[in-house]
Amino acid sequence: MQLPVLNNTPSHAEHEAKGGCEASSCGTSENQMDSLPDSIREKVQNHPCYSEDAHHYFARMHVAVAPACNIQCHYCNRKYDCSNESRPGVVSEVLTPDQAVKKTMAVAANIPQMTVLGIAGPGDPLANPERTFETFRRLSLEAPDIKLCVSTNGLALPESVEELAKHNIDHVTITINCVDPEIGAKIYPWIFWNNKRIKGVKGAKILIAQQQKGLEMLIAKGILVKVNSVMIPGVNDQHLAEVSRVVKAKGAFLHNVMPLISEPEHGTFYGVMGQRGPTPDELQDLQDSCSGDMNMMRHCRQCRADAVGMLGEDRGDEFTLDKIEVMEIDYEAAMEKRKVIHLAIQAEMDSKRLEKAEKAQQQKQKPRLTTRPVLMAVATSGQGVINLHFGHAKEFLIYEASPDGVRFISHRKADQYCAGDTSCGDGETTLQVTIRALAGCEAVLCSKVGYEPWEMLEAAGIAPNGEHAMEPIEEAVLAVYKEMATAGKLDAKPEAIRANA
Ligand code: CLF
Ligand code: SF4
Repeated sequence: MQLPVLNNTPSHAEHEAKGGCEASSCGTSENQMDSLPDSIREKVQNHPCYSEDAHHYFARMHVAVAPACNIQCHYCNRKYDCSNESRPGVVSEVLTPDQAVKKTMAVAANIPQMTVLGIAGPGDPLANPERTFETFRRLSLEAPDIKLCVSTNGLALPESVEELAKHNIDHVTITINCVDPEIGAKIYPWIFWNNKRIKGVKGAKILIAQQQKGLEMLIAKGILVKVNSVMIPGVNDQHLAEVSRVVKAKGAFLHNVMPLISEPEHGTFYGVMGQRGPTPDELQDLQDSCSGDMNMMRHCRQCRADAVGMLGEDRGDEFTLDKIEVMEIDYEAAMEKRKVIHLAIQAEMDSKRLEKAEKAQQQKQKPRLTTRPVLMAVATSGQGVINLHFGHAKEFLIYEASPDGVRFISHRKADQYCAGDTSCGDGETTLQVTIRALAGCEAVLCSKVGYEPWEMLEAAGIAPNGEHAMEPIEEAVLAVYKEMATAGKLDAKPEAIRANA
């Protein structure tokens, strides 16, 4: 069966570009997937956040029903989205539960690949329990084929666990930035607890205790827990490996270390105070050091609290309240169609997984290369293949090829070179900004690339490559790596790349 083409429409005008990434250890990798018990595999195999593989095929959506919050984070300014699960960006519309249900049904009918409905802000979902649980209650009845997911700071988690379990919520994300209250006091100026504002170390201590208790209670209920942490250089960067160790020991399934977003224009405390976020290398080093302890997620896109579509895209504009109002939805028919499409996607994923395992096995029998690792950027609009023009890419997936194989490392945001905006201020063109975002990469794989970017990429030491259009990403990356090895390009790192990185 022909799978539907995923629509990577331009994101919302307010969508701001931020970095991110993923590897074969990102989310649940294929080998790990094979070793999971059936009950857990069923929960993660079509969840785009919990399975790196699934994020090439399945979409998620958020409904912004939760405006209030019960804590203050130094990286948040609540005129923006919740940074628990998103990058700062204005939520277009705060919804009532009724509007949220209508929007979810409309999206599910029009984007059959949407498998997960999350509530992730713009405040804290569990600080808005009536609105959050009313939405979940209705969706579990009216759209039972959609997985329900929630993201919280954890302060109100212990008292919410029963209710979460009641609505079949299988996936909960807790943002845990520290397990040490001294560090917590540098991140959280206050919490609102028992009708009082509690500041500093005392407040952080309560928050940490509630997060840990909530985590233990969820695990005891058999609910999958992902832990998100915001990496804040000089504040908790040295501490997050310990966080990873602690949450893994308690049974968390996945750890997602995300870079701090602190642009001054967002008006957050950190932004105004000049607290910087991590560089891509710092983030990758930390993710690699935590990965010895547990599964790491590297494909997080720090979504808006009202994001709709594949990770990295935002189709929210297609589903505004006025547009939904006039849509005619036959949800029963849509459910049937969704079922067929999900089965087809699943079959395609399974066959690719088998094929990949066979190739990996064959690869093991060949003499091992002794060449150095190389980073490559890939332009894709989904389905795990190279299918995007360089100039149409709004983000590039970054892969590392090495004698150990190919692994997903991260994604990097880019402005669309072909979108017509050729100047980004500061005298830099969009193309120059994109090429700067690809620093450290030695090749870019896309379906096509124009003459001008071709020349500029080459000048920056990044080899443009349009020869692997429609090929599976990892195979293409490996093929290019081997070509580089055969051409003797992997003996020493080229000067242009060294300078660029
Ligand atoms: Fe949303 Fe979060 Fe559920 Fe995913 S997002 S509530 S687990 S359905 Fe996913 Fe977005 Fe990263 Fe969150 S990419 S910000 S991890
Ligand atoms: Fe903002 Fe979320 Fe922190 Fe609340 S928990 S202050 S909404 S980032």
